Amino acid sequence: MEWWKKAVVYQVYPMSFKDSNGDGIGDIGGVIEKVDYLNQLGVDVIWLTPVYESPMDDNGYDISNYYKINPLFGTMEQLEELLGMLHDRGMKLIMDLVVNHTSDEHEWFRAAKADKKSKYHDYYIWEEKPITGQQSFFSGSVWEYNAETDEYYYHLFSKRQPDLNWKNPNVRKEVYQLINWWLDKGINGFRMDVIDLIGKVPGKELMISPQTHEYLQEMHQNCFAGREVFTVGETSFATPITAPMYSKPERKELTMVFGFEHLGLEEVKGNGKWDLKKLDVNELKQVFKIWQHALYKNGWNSLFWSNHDQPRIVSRMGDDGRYRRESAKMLAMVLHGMQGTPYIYQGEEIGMTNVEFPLEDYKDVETINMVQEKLAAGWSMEKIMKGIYAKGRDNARTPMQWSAKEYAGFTNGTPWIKVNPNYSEINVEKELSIEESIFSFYQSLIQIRKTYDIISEGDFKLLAEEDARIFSYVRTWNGQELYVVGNFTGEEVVCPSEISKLVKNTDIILTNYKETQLQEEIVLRPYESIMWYKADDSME
Ligand code: ISL
Ligand code: CA
Repeated sequence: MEWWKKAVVYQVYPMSFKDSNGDGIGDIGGVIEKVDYLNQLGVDVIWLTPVYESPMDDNGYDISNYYKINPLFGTMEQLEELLGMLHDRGMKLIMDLVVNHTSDEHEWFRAAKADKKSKYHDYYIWEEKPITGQQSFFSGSVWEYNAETDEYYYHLFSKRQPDLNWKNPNVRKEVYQLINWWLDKGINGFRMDVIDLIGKVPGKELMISPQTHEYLQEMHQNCFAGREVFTVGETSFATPITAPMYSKPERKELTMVFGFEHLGLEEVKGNGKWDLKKLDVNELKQVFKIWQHALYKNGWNSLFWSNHDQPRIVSRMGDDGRYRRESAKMLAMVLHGMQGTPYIYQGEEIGMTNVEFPLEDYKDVETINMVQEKLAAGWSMEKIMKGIYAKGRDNARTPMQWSAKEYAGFTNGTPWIKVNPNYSEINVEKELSIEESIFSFYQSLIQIRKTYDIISEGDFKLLAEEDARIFSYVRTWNGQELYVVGNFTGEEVVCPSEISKLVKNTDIILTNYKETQLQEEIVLRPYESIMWYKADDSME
């Protein structure tokens, strides 16, 4: 079995992880300080979000030099030191590849915008005038006027992130060259930012096209063939139909992709992420069922609730008040029991929660830009703030909470963004000091994945499909069975007989309540989650 089918990835957003030099900004030195903490959790791969040179318009997803480390984050020597420390512990490092666009301060764009005849001009997408009314993900038109050459350039994200023109073979050659440069340094792969968008057709407002796959196969030939490389594509537009096309080994594209369908259910369809709608848990279960079936023996899945763009899952789908620990653990078990490679986002392993700041304390360009757009669309400030509290990306970007010390032990300077006020209650030091911590629950889930092949190999069948209070499924493989049940509510729920019958003569391997209940009828306490296992009969 390929190593990554039992691996767990931990995502570090360095700016908010740990500051080692007192400037209030997390950095590579801070990650180095915490390598043993990550090793103690038991994760196998660290995904480091961008640390390349950048003006930080989009916190590093606007790269101005792919071959240099942003001094804000530290030095190339520190990056190499981190790589060596991870390798010494049998861990791997994947970096963030952001090649759908560059920063407007990249030398290619500076040359392109200055002179139409520059050889870099066609590295980007130019039109005499806006040829569509398409809106960018960060509000406003995708077409930005450039006075020096009296034309418009295309940008799907902020106007300081001009899209690269992937039709240009010179662009592709440059990208393959930088990929190989980093692989030659010994990094173990990449998370690829919005990689499905490299096949876009601006004139038709198409976000993807079959060309995306052609480019990825060309990239594989030029960079990954013959190497042991772990790649995960961020494919916001992937579906259960297209996801296998990215990850089936014979396609020679990527190891896996991130699908986002399960995180797009609490919004009014077509109105974007800010227009909130209550989650329908049965809808959530169906989405996971479809993705588990679509990729079974047909490519590979990723499993995640959180990342640096998503709100904190315990606030989003659990209870970040009375049942914070129980619900954080339930959400973790329901996710980690499925087939795929799990991703843990920094702070998820200690149940960090969303924040509610005054508007002026938010930093994210996506949030700041949406306020004007929504005001112009007639939204009240109250509706705008509710959207920001629920879905703003800064929910995931407040400093990692290490201790109850000032600024949660993140920095001894002034943090670039406010710390969540609950850091004195919710922090690593506290979690490591208690028995039933969320941290130790994640350690157990990671070890269970390594111990029970059924989790990586088994099929998937949803149980209690119609009961929206419960998320439950059974995995089967080689005569073995593994059952997971999660009470998605803060109420007591009698476990459906369909499930309690099935789990009768099995063994409980993990629960999120201390005392387990063995009476005839299983009554699930608030957010209770239980994992049962049954070896195949021959082993009895
Ligand atoms: O953030 C989102 C919704 O709130 C997503 O649409 C997100 O913008 C999209 O998935 C692309 O995300 C990636 O590319 C962006 C960058 O801002 C994100 O941080 C990165 O994860 C542009 O590089
Ligand atoms: Ca720093």
